Amino acid sequence: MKTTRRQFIKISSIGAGSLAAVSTPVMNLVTGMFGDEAPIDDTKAERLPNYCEVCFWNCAGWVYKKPNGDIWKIIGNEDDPHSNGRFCPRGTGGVGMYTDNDRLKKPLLRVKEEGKDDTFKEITWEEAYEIAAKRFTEIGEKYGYESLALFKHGKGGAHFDRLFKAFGSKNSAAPAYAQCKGPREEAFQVTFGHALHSPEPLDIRDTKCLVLIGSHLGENMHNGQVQEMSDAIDKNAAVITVDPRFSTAASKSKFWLPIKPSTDIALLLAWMNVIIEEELYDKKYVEKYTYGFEQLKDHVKSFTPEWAHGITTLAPALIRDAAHEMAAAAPAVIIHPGRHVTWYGDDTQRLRAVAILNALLGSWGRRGGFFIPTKASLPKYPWPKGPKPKWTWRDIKPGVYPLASSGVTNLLLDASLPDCKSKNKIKGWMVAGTNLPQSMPDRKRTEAAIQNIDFLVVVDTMPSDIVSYADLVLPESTYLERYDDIRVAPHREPNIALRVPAMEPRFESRPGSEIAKGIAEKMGLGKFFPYKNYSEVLDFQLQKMGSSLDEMIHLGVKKLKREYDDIFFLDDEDIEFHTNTGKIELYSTELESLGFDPLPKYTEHRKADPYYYHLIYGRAPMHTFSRTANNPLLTDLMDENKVWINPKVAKEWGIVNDQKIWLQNQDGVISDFPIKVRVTERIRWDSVYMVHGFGGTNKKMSSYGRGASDSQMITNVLIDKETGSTGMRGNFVTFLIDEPKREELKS
Ligand SMILES: Nc1nc2c(c(=O)[nH]1)N[C@H]1C(S)=C(S)[C@@H](COP(=O)(O)OP(=O)(O)OC[C@H]3O[C@@H](n4cnc5c(=O)[nH]c(N)nc54)[C@H](O)[C@@H]3O)O[C@H]1N2
Ligand SMILES: Nc1nc2c(c(=O)[nH]1)N[C@H]1C(S)=C(S)[C@@H](COP(=O)(O)OP(=O)(O)OC[C@H]3O[C@@H](n4cnc5c(=O)[nH]c(N)nc54)[C@H](O)[C@@H]3O)O[C@H]1N2
Ligand code: SF4
Ligand SMILES: [Mo]
Repeated sequence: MKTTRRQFIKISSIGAGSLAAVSTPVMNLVTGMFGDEAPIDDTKAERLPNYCEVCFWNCAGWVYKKPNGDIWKIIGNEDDPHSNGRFCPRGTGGVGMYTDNDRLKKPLLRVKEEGKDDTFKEITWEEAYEIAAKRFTEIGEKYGYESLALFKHGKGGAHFDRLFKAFGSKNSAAPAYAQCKGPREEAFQVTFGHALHSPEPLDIRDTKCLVLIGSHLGENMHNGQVQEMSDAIDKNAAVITVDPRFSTAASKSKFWLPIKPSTDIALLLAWMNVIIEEELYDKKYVEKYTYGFEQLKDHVKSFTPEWAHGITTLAPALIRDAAHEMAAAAPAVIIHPGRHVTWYGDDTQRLRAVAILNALLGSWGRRGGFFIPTKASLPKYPWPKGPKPKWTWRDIKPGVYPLASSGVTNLLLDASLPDCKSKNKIKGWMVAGTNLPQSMPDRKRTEAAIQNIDFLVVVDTMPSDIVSYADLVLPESTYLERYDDIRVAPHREPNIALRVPAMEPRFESRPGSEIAKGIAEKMGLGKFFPYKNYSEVLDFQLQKMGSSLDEMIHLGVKKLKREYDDIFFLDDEDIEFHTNTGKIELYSTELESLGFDPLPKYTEHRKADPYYYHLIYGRAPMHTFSRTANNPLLTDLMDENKVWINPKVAKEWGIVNDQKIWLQNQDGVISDFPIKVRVTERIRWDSVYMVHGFGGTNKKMSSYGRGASDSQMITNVLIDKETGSTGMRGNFVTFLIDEPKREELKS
């Protein structure tokens, strides 16, 4: 058997983190029991501002402390438009990110001994900085600093971006683009001349009709949106949900359209057909603001609800009724753009169809529709400029994915593989706050890339899956123990929020701002990090805008003045959109000039083989991807995922509730771990559903092997031609009732 150069480290002799060593107050937090401690007076307790990092909605809140200095609770900041003073269960449970005793404790170095499994050895921070600096410099000198890539997610990523800029690499990417909202951003950009960003500029609270295509608000707990959806429902707004699964949102909906997976573009075209043929579109708005109506009208002529019925399995009357509901509410209607949209590889085109439908109903720039996004920015800190890179991720495969406006993770991965044909190759990775084996599809490819690079350094708070592959592991402090950049968001009113440490770093973890600076100094790049403590950078920016760190520590959140000529809602003004024609492009001249379809088309996707089911996945309200799978407060609420199976299918297989089964996908990949079954009418018979983020593979985590990983089953990756994003829903699974004999299967 060929042994790989970089063995997966399954066991290690260090960092036992015995529970006996845990202090009582921390145990109290872990178990949620406050015992007989005296009640704390809210008004007297010390509180420090922070914004949440349990997901990327980044709600601003207060971290309250007990008289003995421990964390008491985290609650929302009343002045924060992302949370309106209320946190979701995950944000409240963020304390568990701090108290988790499985956390990384010290820097670790991979050591190899002849004939033995690789292990990690604890080293000092000085040694860690030296090793990182030495390996980066070696790779930089030999192949050029551009051959170092940064994979990152979350606010802390900025510190490492700065390190990369200092030595001259712009090869930085986050799965929050090409595995998440990339196609949506570009589809809205080419249609309206504006991308959506986060939080999306949706006026949900005033809408009369909210159409959710996949987006599963309520399980997707993006706080402000869930609150606004609930307000809108209280005001009798109609919700229309299109989902093969009876989601929480579907249960609150006037119409549920249980669509056949992968056929949404057909439904969207049929809706356009009804709205145009029955003249239900906003004529004045379409005439004044849009380009290409006649071409669109011709294009959708034949796409009737009867045509779509054969594709989507939805009854034509249901398709028509839903269209009438939207038109009656227009312009206070939102066809929700979704967020995780990398589904079937024609995602830019599907999101174009969503954008066009919104334009026909006149919802862009209208109350109850989309508000026109403003800009919000901070005074610049005078960071020195680094050397200009000779190439970037765009030059790996020149000309591909012309619409991609942000680093494409999978391109960096391609450039790390042995079969990479490009002259521009990646030789070393830094991974900060992203769990690539869970967030990238096709795990074998990620592993092959890791095997082929010379050096992998992982900055994480937990011994996540990715940590097992690292050469060097750097334990970062959690968001509750560090300063990071000021959160700046446009929202309805532009605003800023501050993060300051509420606690000293636990164990020997360090803030990212210190880690990046530590490595830079060892590389002779100290001048790029001209601060002793990151708070100096924040204070500089705040002073420039007439505030200060002290003031913001008391406020937490501050509203900014709306700059320049932004319009909040359109009211018949003459405005020019940032598109080629200056209009909302129903017919996209930009896509046409790049050789793509200027109007969205339906293409048929692969069908399931007998006894295989569409694998679909989503969120649970109390978890965020894999980042919370080990959080002791949140695993109390849910500690594994289950696979949802329709009763008809379960009966056929003789499968019952809570039975443990294994999944096998269309390419023969078998789940590492078994998963319990949930038999439910809430899923179509041709599909199964599971929550993403479970089935972790690192034995250092208490959550090891709980549930199964959807990512492991995703080996068929459908690339979106326009943006390079990875469509992940073209996969199918079947069931293995008995534990598979893996060795036999391999041969
Ligand atoms: N609790 C919680 N909330 C989160 C997150 C989290 O991790 N936890 N993550 C946040 C992030 S980063 C993102 S990007 C968002 C993602 O959240 P969304 O953007 O809402 O994600 P979707 O992929 O649209 O939603 C998954 C839904 O799509 C349905 N679905 C599957 N296939 C199809 C199909 O072919 N057609 C249709 N119409 N529906 C289909 C599934 O049944 C499921 O209900 O959630 C955010 N909110
Ligand atoms: N199969 C499948 N793949 C998906 C998705 C899916 O639903 N299914 N969703 C996609 C979407 S929408 C997104 S946005 C991406 C998200 O992809 P990721 O960003 O990779 O998601 P997380 O699971 O949050 O990974 C976070 C990692 O960061 C670590 N971490 C948490 N806090 C900190 C911190 O403060 N500092 C550091 N250094 N590390 C920290 C965690 O321990 C974990 O290892 O995944 C995408 N990939
Ligand atoms: S939505 Fe919840 S997890 Fe996400 S930032 Fe807000 S409070 Fe935190
Ligand atoms: Mo995402």
